[in-house]
Amino acid sequence: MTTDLRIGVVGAGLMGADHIARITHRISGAVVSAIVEPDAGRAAAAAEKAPGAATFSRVEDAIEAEALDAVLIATPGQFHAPVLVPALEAGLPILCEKPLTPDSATSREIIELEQKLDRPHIQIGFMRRFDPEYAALRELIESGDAGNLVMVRGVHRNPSVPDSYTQKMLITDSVVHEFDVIPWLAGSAVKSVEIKFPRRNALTPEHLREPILVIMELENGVLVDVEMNVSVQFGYQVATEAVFEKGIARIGQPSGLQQWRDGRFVVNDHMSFTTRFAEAYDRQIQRWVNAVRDGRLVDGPNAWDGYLVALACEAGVSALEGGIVPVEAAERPAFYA
Ligand code: ISE
Repeated sequence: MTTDLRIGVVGAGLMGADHIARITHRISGAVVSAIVEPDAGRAAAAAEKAPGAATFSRVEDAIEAEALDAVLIATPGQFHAPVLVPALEAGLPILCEKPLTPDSATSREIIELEQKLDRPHIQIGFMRRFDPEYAALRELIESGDAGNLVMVRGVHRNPSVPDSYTQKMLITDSVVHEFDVIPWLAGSAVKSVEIKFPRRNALTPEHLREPILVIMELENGVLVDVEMNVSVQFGYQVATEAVFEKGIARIGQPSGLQQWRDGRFVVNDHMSFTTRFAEAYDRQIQRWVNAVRDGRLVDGPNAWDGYLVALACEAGVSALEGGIVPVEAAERPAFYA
């Protein structure tokens, strides 16, 4: 492909607007040619940031108008399937923000539809896989230099969440990332999930019971615990400590300018995933654009990975009610090798 890839971005909320700015200013070989957003105000605000982009309220209209070569889906998860189906039927390459869909039954329908095509067309936006520190940790685990991996301890902290954030979303919107990245790091699937509730944070919104401690056992015996905490107020933190036979490794520590002033030691930290993972998002989108342009279509987690995560999320949602919940195992089809 010699001309720029024409991307239609579906959903112009926080993540969609962030991707529109990214594609317009930092990604090479691609332009935003269409913005699909039913909210007219949001659509107009997004279009101002993407010179030349046409706006549509339905993806079907953008496809019909031949206004795009590829689709980037950045709507909330429950609206993914109604975009994935017409995009797959039109044979378009797709970058779909996580989750693939909110439950495994609809995810299965999507992968069955995708398998009617000649090869995978959907990449899932699990951006942590493109973060340089996560990649370095994975290399260390694979190399065996520190011995076998024994345990993983993680924290996933958000300053606060919007009113629309529900109890189930602790799993399907937030822990969903750990359900993808931990098996990718450790080279082993999630076997079971258990959730413990510590004392409630008084600053947690009324309708939520959190923080939660998520305990996962992997098929290879590695134990993982993740503090999922969405009311920490002070900032956005995603950090991991990996415990090996011969050492410890940490990623996700605050970095950058350090200041000693007025009797204080200060390092700036992030307030949002959009800055914490900015480099990961840039790499993810650039690699996807390159893959679409050279015909590979996917360079990263595919829809099968999205389906496995949907199975783990189902176990996680059930574990919110108590017990150690096994994750349904599934054999990767050759199509997704
Ligand atoms: C949000 O949707 C994300 O994907 C962030 O990475 C995560 O940290 C946050 O908890 C989610 O709500």
